[in-house]
Formats: sequence, structure tokens, C-alpha cells
Amino acid sequence: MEKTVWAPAYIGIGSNLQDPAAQVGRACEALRNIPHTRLMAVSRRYANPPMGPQDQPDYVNAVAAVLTQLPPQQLLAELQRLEASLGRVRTAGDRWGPRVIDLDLLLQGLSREQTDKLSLPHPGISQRNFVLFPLCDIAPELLVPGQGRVRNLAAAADGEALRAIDPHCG
Ligand code: A4P
Ligand code: MG
Repeated sequence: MEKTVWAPAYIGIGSNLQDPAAQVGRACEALRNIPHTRLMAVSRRYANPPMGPQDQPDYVNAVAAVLTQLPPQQLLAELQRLEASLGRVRTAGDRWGPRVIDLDLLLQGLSREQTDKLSLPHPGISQRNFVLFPLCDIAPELLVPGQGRVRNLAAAADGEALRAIDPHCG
């Protein structure tokens, strides 16, 4: 691999099946195994009710910060490989349905992409309190291209239903 530039990237982590808090913890640890990538920080884990279909268990969510030399499409491919290795089975029509683990690439540096496979920044950041509150733990001053500063986005979001289950960031 020729590229030597390190870019900061943020990964949204979610689970609502098979001991979600443990699944999220396991996924954070597994991020250390992505090649050409260093795990820099992990937010607290937050228990929170499902967004979207309500006939599914509550979620646990967190956000991790990494430095990576991989281009965004390759980092996403690594995240999908990791999801599979952690037991996620994708089926048609499972969007917004229950899952053992979900790893979303939220943003990477100032990259903006809009393809079938990758929207960057993830277009839903400013509407997801379960992304904004953990992101605020580790990167409150981060500017989400096209959406705003994390601190301000989190202040405008309703955090009533989120419950931090860790005392400190990992
Ligand atoms: N894709 C495009 N852009 C991206 C990106 N930036 N990161 C494509 C990751 N994937 C991206 O992904 C479906 C396809 O989107 C992939 O094949 C990829 O090529 P997915 O992660 O299986 O889709 P999803 O997770 O069902 O939907 P999405 O749009 O990622 O939204 P969410 O927020 O992940 O919705 N409620 C709570 N409380 N907590 C949750 O974590 N999650 C969901 C899923 C629903 N409700 C939730 C939560
Ligand atoms: Mg997702």
C-alpha cells in the first residue's frame, strides 16, 4: 500500500441482540485488528430505545475514533468484514431491523462521497442522538461537513432517552 497519510475517522457502533453492551465492547476491541488503522478513542456506551421500527429490543450504541491510512471505501469494506466476523448476517429487507452488530462509517477527515455503497459523512448523524452523544464524549469540537459542529448538534438533540452505562470513556 502506497498511501502513508493518516486520516481521522469515526465509527458508529450499535447492537440490540445477544447482550448488546458486550457486543459493542467486543466490536470496539476488534477495531484494533483493522490493518493500517489505529484505535484512538472510544466513547461511553449508551443504552437507548430503537429508532425506527419499535418491535425490536433496545440498543446499545457507542462511537470510536481511529486514525487510518485506508481510503474510505476500503475502511468500510473492513468494517463489513468485521461485522460478519462478529456474527452479523445480512438479509434482504433488514434495514433498521435488529442486529448483533452494526458498524457505520460516520465520517473520515473532510471526505465527501455519495455512491451506492458509501454516503460520507453518514447523512443521518445530525438526526441520531445515539450517534451525537457518544461522539460528543470523544470529539465535541468536530465539524461534520455539511451538518455542523458535534457540540452544537448534540445540544440541539433530545438526550432524555439515552443512558450512559459506562462511567468513563474507554
Ligand atoms: N452505506 C452507505 N453509506 C454508509 C456509511 N457511511 N457507513 C451502505 C456504513 N454503510 C454505508 O448499511 C446498508 C448499506 O449502506 C451498506 O451496504 C453500505 O454499503 P446498514 O448499516 O446495514 O444499514 P442500516 O444500519 O440498516 O441503516 P443506516 O442507514 O446505516 O442507519 P442506522 O442508523 O445504522 O440504522 N436505533 C438505535 N437506538 N440505535 C441504532 O444503532 N440503528 C438502526 C439502523 C435503526 N435504529 C437504531 C439503530
Ligand atoms: Mg448502519
